[in-house]
Amino acid sequence: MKKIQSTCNYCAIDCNLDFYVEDNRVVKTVPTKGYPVNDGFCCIKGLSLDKQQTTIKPNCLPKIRQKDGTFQTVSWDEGFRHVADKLKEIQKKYGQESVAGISTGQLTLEEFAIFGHVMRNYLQTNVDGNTRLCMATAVVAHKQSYGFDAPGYTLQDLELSDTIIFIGSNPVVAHPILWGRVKKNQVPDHKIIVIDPRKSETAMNADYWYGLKWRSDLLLLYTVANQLIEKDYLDHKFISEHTEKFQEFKTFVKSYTLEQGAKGTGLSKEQILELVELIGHGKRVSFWWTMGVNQGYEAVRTAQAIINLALMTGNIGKPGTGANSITGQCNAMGSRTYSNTAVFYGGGDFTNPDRRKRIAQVLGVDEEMLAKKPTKTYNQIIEGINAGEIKGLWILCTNPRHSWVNNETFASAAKKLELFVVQDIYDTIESAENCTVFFPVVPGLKKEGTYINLERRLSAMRPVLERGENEISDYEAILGVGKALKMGDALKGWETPKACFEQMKECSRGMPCDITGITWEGLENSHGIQWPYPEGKEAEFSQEQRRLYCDGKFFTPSKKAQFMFEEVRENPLPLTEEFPYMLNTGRGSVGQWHTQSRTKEVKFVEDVSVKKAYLFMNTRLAMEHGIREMDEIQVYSANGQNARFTVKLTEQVGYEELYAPIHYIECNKLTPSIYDPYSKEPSYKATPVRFVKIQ
Ligand SMILES: Nc1nc2c(c(=O)[nH]1)N[C@H]1C(S)=C(S)[C@@H](COP(=O)(O)OP(=O)(O)OC[C@H]3O[C@@H](n4cnc5c(=O)[nH]c(N)nc54)[C@H](O)[C@@H]3O)O[C@H]1N2
Ligand SMILES: Nc1nc2c(c(=O)[nH]1)N[C@H]1C(S)=C(S)[C@@H](COP(=O)(O)OP(=O)(O)OC[C@H]3O[C@@H](n4cnc5c(=O)[nH]c(N)nc54)[C@H](O)[C@@H]3O)O[C@H]1N2
Ligand code: SF4
Ligand SMILES: [Mo]
Repeated sequence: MKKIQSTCNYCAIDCNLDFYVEDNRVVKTVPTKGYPVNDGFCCIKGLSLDKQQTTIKPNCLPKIRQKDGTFQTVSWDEGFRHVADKLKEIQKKYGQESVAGISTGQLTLEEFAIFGHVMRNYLQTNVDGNTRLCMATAVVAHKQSYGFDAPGYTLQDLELSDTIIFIGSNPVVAHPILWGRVKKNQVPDHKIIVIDPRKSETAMNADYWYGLKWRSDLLLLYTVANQLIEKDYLDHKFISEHTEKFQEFKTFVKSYTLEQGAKGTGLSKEQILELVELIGHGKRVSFWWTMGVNQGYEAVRTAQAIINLALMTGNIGKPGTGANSITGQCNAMGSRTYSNTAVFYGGGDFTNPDRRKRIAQVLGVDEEMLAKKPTKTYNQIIEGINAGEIKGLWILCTNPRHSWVNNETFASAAKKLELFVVQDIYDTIESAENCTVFFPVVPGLKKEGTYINLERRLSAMRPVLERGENEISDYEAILGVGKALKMGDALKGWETPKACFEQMKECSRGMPCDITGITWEGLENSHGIQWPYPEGKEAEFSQEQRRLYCDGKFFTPSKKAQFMFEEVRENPLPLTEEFPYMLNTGRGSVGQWHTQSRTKEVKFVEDVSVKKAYLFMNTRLAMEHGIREMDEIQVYSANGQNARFTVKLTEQVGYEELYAPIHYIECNKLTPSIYDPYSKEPSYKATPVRFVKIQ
């Protein structure tokens, strides 16, 4: 029996697991003891990684759609040639940006990097990722406030904090191992606080729950800031030495009165004042936010309002503190700095001459070949397809027909494409329905590469199982197309994931996310290593759990953090007489992952999961409509679509609110095409709807 340590490629915790393998089969999965993230624990998804499809049936070869609509299986070489020829042909006919890619936060760092090289550098076109649906808001917030997309915390901060505040975050379901770290907190009398319109599973386990009105967080946070200032619960030294624009912020929030705050959030004045006291009296206050904040129409400013609270109270860079954005997918952090979509490899703008020079030097290519601007955003790509401007699309490791906001817009786009490559471990996903080419690739258990978790920790994915005939990885599929495109010397240094990693290390040199001290071999069987970890400074950075900003220095030119703020905006989609209820969406259970392609293979998850789309409704509202548990309703959305749901009754959602888990395609049939203006992240969590009981 062999033991192989690798990384779970579901959520951003990146638990490490020891796989025991016999006859090329996993016989036992044991969460790695001593690994600083999950130390001998993990959730059901990690334990069942070997249950997901490891071979596409009946073979592992690509399929190309024929004129009559049927598929023909071809060799990999033919598949690569077909895609390369089509990409070039479309570009020639319709222009450079008439092809695009949609990537993910769930592949390895090396896979993002090579996809970025082929598409963004060589083909000079656009690639956005499903991280746009998830982390884009936090990225913009960090860049503007800190000068770099650098979440500063370490998970240990959860154990050291005396006041832990979750805002739009439900770790009991979405990040169970993170919640486990909260449970390890030994600080006497520590408080757990949840801000969420829904009494979520986390709220049920908290000391305080503030059930504010949906989308009223920004108002609440400015009101709280104003009160903290009035009561002088401030860290004046930190503010003056390490921040800028506080005076402007102070003047700005003056108009956010307690009365107004209470009215707009639906909380009482006493509740708001209680929250102010909890923050004001906490010695180590930590704020943690996730999708309840990131997915909104004024999301960037909301995330920054959280950062402002941490800055003004000096709760940053010290043990148990921070304004901490929790990441969703296993390698969202890798995609943020190494996918070549919004910034260069290792960070830095595409227009920065020094970065251009450096990246060109590392990659051994002409500066001209490098991407010249940030990518078109996800919504622009889908809109571009629907407008007939984009004719070719290559998606990998994401299922947008299900997960994209207002998902019928993706359905119509998919039908308009001349080339639609879907690269996945399942050919049964909804997005593959209209593809013209399907690339079957192996899952994580048969791959190698690097992952970066939510606290900036790199860890190794190493092959647990051997591959069979024709089985190839995402990396090899992308490289194959690159070769068929005749990239020639431009693929020097990209031959293997390890070679790619070496280049990415060099690109990071001297940047905030410097990983030059990390080696490919050193990551194997390790405890993972957080960035930064610069070469030559290994001793200085040897601590296993590190946070950023300990010296109060940020990454802006002045080294000071910025107070960022803007007036609260009206909800662009308020409730109306026609649509009098608000549909909230999010994770349903620990066992279910997004569009369920993988987790529906896990029998003990499937056995306890509802098979049809369902939503939660307040008991009183249901009673008024004569609706009982498991009755069916038709839900009509302000976006013009409707869908059928089964009803589950609960006291945990408010009278005017419904809550639908995202694991069913019906959910995003109803969500509207509304985005944050800065991050372009969709506003997934508040759709006005009405419903009719199906008799
Ligand atoms: N089991 C499981 N775990 C997962 C995933 C999964 O699919 N399944 N997905 C992973 C990914 S990619 C991500 S991004 C994370 C997401 O992790 P979370 O963001 O924690 O999960 P969500 O359920 O999307 O949303 C969190 C909460 O936001 C609340 N919310 C909605 N509107 C508002 C609002 O206006 N204000 C506030 N304050 N809160 C609001 C919702 O009620 C919900 O409880 O989970 C990761 N973990
Ligand atoms: N209404 C609503 N919608 C949401 C959200 C919400 O809160 N509300 N959350 C959004 C968020 S935060 C996210 S992150 C997205 C997630 O949305 P998606 O990324 O579309 O969802 P997944 O099901 O994770 O898709 C991953 C795909 O990759 C495939 N796959 C797995 N491993 C591999 C591999 O190694 N290689 C390849 N090529 N494929 C592989 C899987 O089979 C699956 O088809 O959903 C977003 N949609
Ligand atoms: S899904 Fe997340 S918490 Fe569960 S085992 Fe994987 S990395 Fe750990
Ligand atoms: Mo996500």
